[in-house]
Amino acid sequence: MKYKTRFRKITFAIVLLAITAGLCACGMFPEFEADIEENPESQTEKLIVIGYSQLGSESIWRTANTASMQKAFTKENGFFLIMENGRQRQENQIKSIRSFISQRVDYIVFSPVTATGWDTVLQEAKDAGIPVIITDRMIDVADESLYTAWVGTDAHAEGKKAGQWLEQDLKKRGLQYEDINIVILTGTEGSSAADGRSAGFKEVAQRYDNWHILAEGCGDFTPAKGKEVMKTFLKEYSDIDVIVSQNDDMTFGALEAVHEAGLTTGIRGDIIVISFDATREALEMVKEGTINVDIECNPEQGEAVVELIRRLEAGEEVEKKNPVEEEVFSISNVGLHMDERTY
Ligand code: GYE
Repeated sequence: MKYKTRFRKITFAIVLLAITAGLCACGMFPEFEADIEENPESQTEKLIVIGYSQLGSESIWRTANTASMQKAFTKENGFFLIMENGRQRQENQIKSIRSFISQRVDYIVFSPVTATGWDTVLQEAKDAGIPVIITDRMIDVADESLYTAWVGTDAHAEGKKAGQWLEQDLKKRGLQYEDINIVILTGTEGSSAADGRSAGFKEVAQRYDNWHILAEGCGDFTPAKGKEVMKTFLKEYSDIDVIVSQNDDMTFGALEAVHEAGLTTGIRGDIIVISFDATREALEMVKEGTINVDIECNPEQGEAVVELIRRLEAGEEVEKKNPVEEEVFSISNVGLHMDERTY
């Protein structure tokens, strides 16, 4: 295993040097040429090559997640990053993973757009002896040995926190015995982020006969689709009490639809809004009272992945599942956290 990794690094170094020499000979990449000439060995041989497939660029959260990975996988940190964007399609991600295998990268890191359908390609990575680290969302495979570890967010726990917050909020306002009509804007179909949040929320909802989930509609984690789905809900139902929107981007779209329909939201509004992610823009709305609560989903996972790889390189055992820390933000605590929020 060790030998294989070293062999791959050296092969990669030779290929990279050959390509660079070719490009520099043609007059491209002049700055890079200078680096290589100064110290060819240190520029390439020591770097750990990461093939990283990001699932898309659908949300503010995703942009922050990509930035966190890029910030962590730098040459200064000892990495050579090959990054590809799956554009929200599993087939694109599978193609990228296959190309990482044929490039004989040291590690494959990927954020899976959907949970199922990875068994074959991950078996190919395993056969090639390339460790796989899953980030952000989770996969659903029969054989857990197909990936080395996961660093990500616990969507089921997030959904449950949303339900528990509603439970408490209704109690506080003495509304716990009222009929509560709920609509859910779900994220990408078949993603662990959407399915986990739905299941977690419903785990709480099913305890209450007076909570009625009127409808669920997929907004694919984007503002445009969030708005579209919310419009159809508003046409169909005149008595919505709660919107559970599985990310902030869809919430922004949904809020537009609600406001255009002449309704208000938030702590003094007609409709309670529960959102997920806790991006800066959404936290501003929690602060001003338009969104009632935002369940944090932490995109800053790059450092944790780097740490995990360092431990694997040192031959240490690592935990298989590594959820990142996450909070719940409502008007009562949001002020304390605004300053540290960069995305
Ligand atoms: O909540 C959403 C994004 O997978 C946890 O994907 C992530 C989700 C996040 O597009 O905004």
